[in-house]
Amino acid sequence: MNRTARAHTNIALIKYWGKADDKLRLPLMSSLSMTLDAFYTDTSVEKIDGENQFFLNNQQQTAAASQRVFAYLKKLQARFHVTGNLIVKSVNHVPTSAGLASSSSAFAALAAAFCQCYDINIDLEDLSRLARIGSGSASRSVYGGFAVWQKGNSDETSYAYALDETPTMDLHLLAVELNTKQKKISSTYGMKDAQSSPFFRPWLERNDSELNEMIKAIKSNDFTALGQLAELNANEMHAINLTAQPEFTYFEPQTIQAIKLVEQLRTEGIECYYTIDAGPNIKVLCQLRNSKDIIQRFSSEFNNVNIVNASFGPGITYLD
Ligand code: 2P0
Repeated sequence: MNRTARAHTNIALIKYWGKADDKLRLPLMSSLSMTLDAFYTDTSVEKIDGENQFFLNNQQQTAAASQRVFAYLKKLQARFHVTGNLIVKSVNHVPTSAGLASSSSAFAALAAAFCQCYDINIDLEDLSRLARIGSGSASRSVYGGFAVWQKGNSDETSYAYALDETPTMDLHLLAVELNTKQKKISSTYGMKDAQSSPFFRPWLERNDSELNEMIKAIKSNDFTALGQLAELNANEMHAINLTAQPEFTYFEPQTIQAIKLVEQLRTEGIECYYTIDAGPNIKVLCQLRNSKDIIQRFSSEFNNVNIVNASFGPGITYLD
C-alpha cells in the first residue's frame, strides 16, 4: 500500500551555498541544520495510466511548473530500474519559495513517497542521498533534531546524518514572515553566482572549523555559542552575495529593520540571534523564556507580520 510521506523543513545554522557538482548536487561545504516542527510537506506518489501529473496544494500544476519534479522522478526511476507514469500529490504547509526552505521538505517527502510507491526499502542514509539529488537541503530533512550533511566528494559519500534527533537544548526559531512574495533569485542561480565573490574561497576554508564549533556548541548545550555562530555564518553567506559579480542580495528594507531589532533586543538583555536564507525573511533563534517578548516586539514594529514559533521537528514519517 502507498503511504503518504511527511517531511519537515530544516533551517541551516551552517549554510550550504555552493555546488561542486550540479547534477548530483554535491556541495562545496558541509552544512548543519535544525529540523522544524512547524513547517512540513505531505506527499504521495502513485502509478497511473496516462501522463505524469503533479498536484500541489490540490491544484494540478502546468508542465513547466512540474518539470523539476518529473525530471527528478525520472532520475530515481533510472536509478532503481523501474518504469511507469506517476501522479504526485503534495500539500505544502510552508509558504512556497519565500526563503522558508520549502524545497527541503518537498524533496525529502518526494524521495520517501517514491520509495513507498515502488516498495523500495532503503535506509535513512540512502534516503538522504536520494533527497539530495532533488534539492541539496532536502538531504538533511530526512532526520529530526540536528542534522549534518557531510559534503563528501561523490554520490556515495555525500549524505546527511543525525547529530541529535531528540535534542534537549532550549532552542526556538521564530520564523518572521515579513514578506511572502516568491523570491526573485533562485538558490540554484544564487549559489552559482556567489562563487565569483573574492570572499567565497576564504569562506570555504572556514567551513570545517565552523562546523566543528557548531557541533561543539550543540554537544555542550551552549545556546549563546550556537546563536553567535549561526548569525555569523548567515552574514558570511549574505556578504558573499553582496560581493559577487554581478552582486545581488535577498535583503529587503524590512530585513535590515528586523536585523536592527534583534540587535536592539540584545542590548536590552533579551538574548536572540538571527539567521537568513535565500529570501528576505529572518528567523530569530531564542530560548523559550524570551520568545513571547520577542514576538510582541516584532508584532509592534511590523504591521500584520506573521510569526511562527517553531522548535525541533521529527524526521520522515508516514501518514497512512
Ligand atoms: C541551506 N539554502 O543550507 C541553504 C542556505 C538556502 C540558504 O539550501 O539548488 O533549495 O535545490 O540544491 O537546497 C537552498 O537551496 O538548493 C538552501 P538546490 P536548495 O539550507
